[in-house]
Amino acid sequence: MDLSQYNRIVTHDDLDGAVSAALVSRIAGIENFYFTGPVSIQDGRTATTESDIVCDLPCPVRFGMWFDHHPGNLEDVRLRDLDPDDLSGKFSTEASCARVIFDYFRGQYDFPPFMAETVARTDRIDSFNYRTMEEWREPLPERLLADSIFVASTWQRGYHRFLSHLVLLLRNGSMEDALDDHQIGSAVAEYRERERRSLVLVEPDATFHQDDPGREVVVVDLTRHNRRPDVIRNTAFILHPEALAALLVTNQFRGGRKTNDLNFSMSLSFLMNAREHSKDVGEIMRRLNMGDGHPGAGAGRISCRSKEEMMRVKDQTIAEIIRMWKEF
Ligand SMILES: [Mn+2]
Repeated sequence: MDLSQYNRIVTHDDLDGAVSAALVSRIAGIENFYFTGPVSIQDGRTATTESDIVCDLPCPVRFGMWFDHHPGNLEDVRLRDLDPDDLSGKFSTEASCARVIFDYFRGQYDFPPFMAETVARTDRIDSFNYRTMEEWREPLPERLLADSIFVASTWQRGYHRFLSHLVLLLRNGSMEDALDDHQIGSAVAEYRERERRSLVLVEPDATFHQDDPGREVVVVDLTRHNRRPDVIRNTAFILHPEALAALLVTNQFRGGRKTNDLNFSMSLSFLMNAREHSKDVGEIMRRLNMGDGHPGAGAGRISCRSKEEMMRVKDQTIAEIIRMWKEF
């Protein structure tokens, strides 16, 4: 297959996106990567052309090849009156986009032996296939690499350079080899340290609402802090592994100063992947007219004029979120 007309890989800025880019880079010899999220493609903020190979993202208007596994993105393609089978590339509802690419090229290209393992690990993490907190916290290579990406995504600069570096490591060696790299290793260490500090911060402020006797939604109210608390939301589930969702409430900080504006961010526990449910966190944020999101996670903001109003609005909003949670 001649792939010489393509010169850039546009991919999702998560581990599946990085592994997808590593596979394509290996086959097409492309080392020009662009990392982005699905919303940026949908909004048309990421400009693409017919010389791009697009992975693990919605199908843009202009592209050279498109590889993906998200059913919602296939729906969008059909709504545009396109036949997915006619498109250059491949869509299949596999556990990861890396799997789609691996299967697509396997007959024509000899991947090195470590690639099968890399793709299997990517399947597991991208489908969030964990049933217990112990499984989730097990320090497997894919888990540590995902943590390193998370921490790099919070850096002021160097995130894209970090991802490009990771893609080349994953193209040339196993996930274990990538973890031996100094840059990746220090990002993993940074994640561990931030998780440890986050646990200390979350612990005293994690509670359950009086209208939630089943202790389904762990509420972490960090509004008493006068400096911006650096918290990783998922640490709430380490402290309360039975909780089905976590709701984080913080003040908005501007220029390092605390304001009376409230930020709400909520996510489902991975335990919810394993069960049938109709909970939709994004819908809660939309119905309360404070923000947006998808079923698994959402966020919103409410402006308040005074501290008194902020305290009142906070209590009301938490109570409403709990009430809506039970309605779904
Ligand atoms: Mn994916």
